[in-house]
Amino acid sequence: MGVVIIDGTTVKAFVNDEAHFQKSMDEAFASLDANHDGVLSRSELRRAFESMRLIETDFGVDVATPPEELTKLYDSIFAKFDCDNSGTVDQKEFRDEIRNILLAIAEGLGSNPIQMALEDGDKNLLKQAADLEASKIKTAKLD
Ligand SMILES: [Ca+2]
Repeated sequence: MGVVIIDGTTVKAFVNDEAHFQKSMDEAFASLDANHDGVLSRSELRRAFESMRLIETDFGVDVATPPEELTKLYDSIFAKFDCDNSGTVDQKEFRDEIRNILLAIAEGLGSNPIQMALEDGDKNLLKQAADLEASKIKTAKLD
């Protein structure tokens, strides 16, 4: 368990680092595509959100949200991802919508940093954003 401090700038830097972001999204996509058919189904996407912990108390969803409400929420999320209404989410749809979500989070955070508690080995995207910033700070100090 560790704690990272994240603000809007951290998140934006992560999203705007195109090569790094794409690689990170492709890896996330591959690990979420449980049956390896190259697209994410409704349940695969839901698992994605549960594992990435994007939807949690930090972002205004009460942990005590009733299951049927959660299902509705995940349905609406799926619809957002599935731009062409094909019933599945492909790699590009996934990446584009995650980018939108992260930018919305960045907007919401502004310059007010939040603290996030994270499990070890967590694949949380916001942690990846923080790691990226940390590595850049380290590099800058070496110069
Ligand atoms: Ca799949």
